[in-house]
Amino acid sequence: GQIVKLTDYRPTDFVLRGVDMTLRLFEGHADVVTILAFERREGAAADAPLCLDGDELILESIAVDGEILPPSRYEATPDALVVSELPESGGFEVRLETRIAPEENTKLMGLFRSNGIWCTQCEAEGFRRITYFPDRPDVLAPYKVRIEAEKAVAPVLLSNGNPVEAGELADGRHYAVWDDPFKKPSYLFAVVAGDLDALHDSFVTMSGRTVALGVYTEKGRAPQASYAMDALKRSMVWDERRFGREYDLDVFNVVAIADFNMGAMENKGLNVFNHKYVLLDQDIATDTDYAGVETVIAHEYFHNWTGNRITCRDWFQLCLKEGLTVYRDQEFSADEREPTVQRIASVRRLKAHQFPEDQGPLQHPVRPGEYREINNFYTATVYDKGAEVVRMIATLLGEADFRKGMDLYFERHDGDAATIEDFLACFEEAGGLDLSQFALWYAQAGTPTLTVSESWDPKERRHTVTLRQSLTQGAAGTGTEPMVLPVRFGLVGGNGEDRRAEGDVSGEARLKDDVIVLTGEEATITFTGLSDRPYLSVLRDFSAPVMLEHQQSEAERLALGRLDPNLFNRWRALDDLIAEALTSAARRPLGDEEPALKSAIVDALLASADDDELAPAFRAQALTLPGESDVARQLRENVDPDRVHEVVDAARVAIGAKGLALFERLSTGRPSAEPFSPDAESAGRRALANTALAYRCAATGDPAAAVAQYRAASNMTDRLGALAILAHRFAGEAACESALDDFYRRYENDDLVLDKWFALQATAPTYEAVETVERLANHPRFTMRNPNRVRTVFGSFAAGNQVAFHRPDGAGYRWVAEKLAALDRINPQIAARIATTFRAWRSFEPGRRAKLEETLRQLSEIKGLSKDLQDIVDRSRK
Ligand code: B3K
Ligand code: ZN
Repeated sequence: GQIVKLTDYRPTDFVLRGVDMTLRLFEGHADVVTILAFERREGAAADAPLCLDGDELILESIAVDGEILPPSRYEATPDALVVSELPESGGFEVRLETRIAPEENTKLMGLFRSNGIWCTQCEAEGFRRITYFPDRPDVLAPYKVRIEAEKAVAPVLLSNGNPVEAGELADGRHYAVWDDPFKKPSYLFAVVAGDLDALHDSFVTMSGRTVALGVYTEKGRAPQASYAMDALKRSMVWDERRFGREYDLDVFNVVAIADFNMGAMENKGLNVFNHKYVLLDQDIATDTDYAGVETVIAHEYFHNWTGNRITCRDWFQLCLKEGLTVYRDQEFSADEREPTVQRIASVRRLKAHQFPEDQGPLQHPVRPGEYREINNFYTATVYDKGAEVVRMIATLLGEADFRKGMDLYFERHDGDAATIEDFLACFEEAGGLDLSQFALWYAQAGTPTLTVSESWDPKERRHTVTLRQSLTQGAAGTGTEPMVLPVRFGLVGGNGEDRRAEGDVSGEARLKDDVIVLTGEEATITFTGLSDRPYLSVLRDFSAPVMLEHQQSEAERLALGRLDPNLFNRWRALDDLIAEALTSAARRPLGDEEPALKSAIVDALLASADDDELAPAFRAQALTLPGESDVARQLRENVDPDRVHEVVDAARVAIGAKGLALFERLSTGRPSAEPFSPDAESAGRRALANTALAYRCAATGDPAAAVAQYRAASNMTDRLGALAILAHRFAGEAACESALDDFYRRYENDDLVLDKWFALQATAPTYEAVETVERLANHPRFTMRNPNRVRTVFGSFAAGNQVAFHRPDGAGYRWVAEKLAALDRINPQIAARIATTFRAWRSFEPGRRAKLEETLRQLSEIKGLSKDLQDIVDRSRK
């Protein structure tokens, strides 16, 4: 495949003035007529041909200004249409006809059908599967779209913008016309047609305009969209209050679809969602599902300004919309829920997904410099590290100036296809500072290490803190210059309050309120005016995405775990101690029984779990041990996943045994009669109880408490919480089997719930899970056509089952590779995404490493692999 480079960017030779499309939908095919109004760009060569993108297209006809073109004037292939001898200046109109087959579109890019519903996905390069087009994000135009279909099959016809006309046609057909006055790139185009139910509501914007809201679902499921509708209205209010952003069209529609490659898509005025992020009620969805719906609804809605009104000049600028919009949805969730708990969840996510990516062969900077397949760059680095970079800008500027910078960005770039440079310039102006060194965060890949050491001078009552940063050159080879690290900190006294102290900086850093901004390799801050030695609480709220090495004693960390007024750091003090203890225990050989956690650490953990002053959600987070893959990442090399599992599980049993009385108390006698509410506080109480139940069963080795909760559960959170314990800790036992059977019978008609049944079995930490997933893949309800189903079987097995996927005989690797090779022919995007789990091959012990390497080699040699999968496999082998 061709490599696309950021440095090769140049504007198109033709400016697009408008798009007028007609889609005629039939059983088996769709006819697409596209009229494009172009103008040769000033300064473009007079003989430059018009080059349009295509993908698996067949051209039916082409006319320019009403004249059918002779074959000598153009060249059409499935991937491109080149038209020559066009007017040397001024405007002209190109009319194109293509015929496509949505039913055969298993890649789910472009126009496809999901359970009979016609639906589109165009980001990044799907529009070119519908019509030939300059399919790149810097080509912006207003669109007018007419859809025609049989009325009985598709009574609902939706597109972007506002509805302007609708009516009847012959033969039981009808049509609707939509007009989107806001100029947009083609990746935001959408059409939906089908027999859909809807939930309707309205919203009055801050300037008093009424917007009609609709959430469309498959037949009979509209009531399950009410939480999504509620989340949408809360998002609209929040964006007005927090960022002054008002919605712009007369309608805003959301459609929930069963077969969808991603979570959702922010098409202008017509967001299309994986139905997993829309449909729920207490019987089918967990609290985590509720939080997911809230976040994704908010995220897509927020794109209306950060992504749609201001879009990206090219795909290298993807983080301009994604990192910023993730930052916005994180802030929304923090405001709607519990800020510390939200921040803990985001940091866990970053460490679990982005850190390994940034430290392995698929490493790339937040703004990549080149790509072969852009769909492989919708990554944790672009999204989550991209959000961290925006968060650092907010930290550096402070709340007021950050808002000023955002206002300036919206004002200056509304209607533009912008770049990271445009974005940064707004904050330089608003904050009166130079962000040129800061911009390295977009260019240099890798996770910096921040080393902190301190010393107390009792005579002078001086505390000296030394900060050092370093970055190793990784696969991306993008350099190791010192970055700008904002390090939020506090000096905590024995009473649990932050001390005030004067700070004197030497070296390349500056001190601004409670933030040390480290700009050089090393700096030292000397704090004076202290009466006794403080506890240094550093990198509060994870103010920079770095690996922290703080040379601090266990006693000090335990004290911070008890006292730190910054709750995030209170959590992290213990979490880091635990992670380090598990990691060093995992270095000892399989079977070694020396406890990983000292009793002081276990006691501290139990003390926070028992602290009624703390929010239950926080206590549940505190009790959640680092995952097996986190421990594996910290080991860095020679990883034996069986040993990691053994260590983490033994720690869980030990904690459960020591805190048994507490866990019994927390997991029983809950007000089960209390009516269900999905709010964060109630969810937190359920999370704490379910976490306690898991510890209790770990300690007793008895499934009875989980069986009892499974049976008595009045909501999915409690039912699935119990089932997860049975499926993972008691896999293969009668209690587990009968609960799984019961669950299947209860929910076999609901694919969303069935996904949970598939996923739990695929992640059971036993060698037999390899045979289980093979059985699941042959289950009548398994299909490679549904991305959710594929993700819950192949994806959760490969990424979430360290024991079985890494079975020492290599059976897990072979199984996944074989399935991916088959999936690649149906849906390459999903195959490529799941294949990323192979990237960690170098970190394993020699036996597994050799088998992983061999599996990757075999995959790479398969003939006719998609560009998507080939790209991931080739880069992973580097
Ligand atoms: N922008 C889409 C993702 C598109 C992925 C294309 N492979 C959803 C989102 O980030 O909001
Ligand atoms: Zn997004």
